[in-house]
Amino acid sequence: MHLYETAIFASVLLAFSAVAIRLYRVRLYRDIDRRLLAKDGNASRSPGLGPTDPSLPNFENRLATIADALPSEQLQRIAADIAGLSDTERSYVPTHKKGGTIAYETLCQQAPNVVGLYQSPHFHALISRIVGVHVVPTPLHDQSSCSVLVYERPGDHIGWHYDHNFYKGRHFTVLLPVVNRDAQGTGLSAARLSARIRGEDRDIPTPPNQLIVFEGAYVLHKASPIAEGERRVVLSMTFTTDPRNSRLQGVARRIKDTAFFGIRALWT
Ligand SMILES: O=C(O)CCC(=O)C(=O)O
Ligand SMILES: [Fe+2]
Repeated sequence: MHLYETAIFASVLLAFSAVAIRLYRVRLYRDIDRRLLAKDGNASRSPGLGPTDPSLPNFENRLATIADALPSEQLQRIAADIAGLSDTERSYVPTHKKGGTIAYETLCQQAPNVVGLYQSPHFHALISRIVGVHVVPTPLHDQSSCSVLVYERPGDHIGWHYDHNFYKGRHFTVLLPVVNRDAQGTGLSAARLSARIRGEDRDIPTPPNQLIVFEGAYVLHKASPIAEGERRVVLSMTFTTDPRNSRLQGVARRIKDTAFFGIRALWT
């Protein structure tokens, strides 16, 4: 075969592989969607915004926390789901992030209690009441919609950053630490979540079951490194007031996802 023919053959093969991968993913998302809807027929319907509950934390600074947010049995079920997963993708973005991540797609297939929380209309209603606007989950193909961050090796951390908003609506990040322990297993890890509020750095406690809700596109934040023998596992979820996005936002989202979830994110 001549060089010219080889090049054409390789290009055709590449094009076919890209189409096959794309079709596989479309089918995968459709199956996951169907399974979620079968489990909870109301999952896509979020209830309206009720009156502000005075017991809810103030969201004036675009950040609020709730201690002991979930019933302990629910947190235990979520922790058990996550403990059973081995599909952690390690990412290392020099100086920015070092740690493991479990993608939404893996959670959909293997962590029903985690996805159940993210898809729960009651949970959407709670987040909506905290932030004061009606929110819905971000789309299924977005690998960061609901992911688990695993800080498990010494030095695992995430540097100062804003959470990029790839949607037309406002974008909120909700963190639920599931595990946070030191080497002895008696206290919390050395990691500290810091947020810059009105120009001042604040420590946000992240013990297990503390719900942290913030508008990450406006609140600069970071999580400092864990030490030897420590473990910190955080469920990270995103919500938006409008899940539509422009073509440019879609491309930007895919490129960002490849840094954390590998090259396959380009086909999401
Ligand atoms: O691990 C943390 O506390 C921070 C995670 C974070 O910044 C995020 O999920 O956007
Ligand atoms: Fe973040």
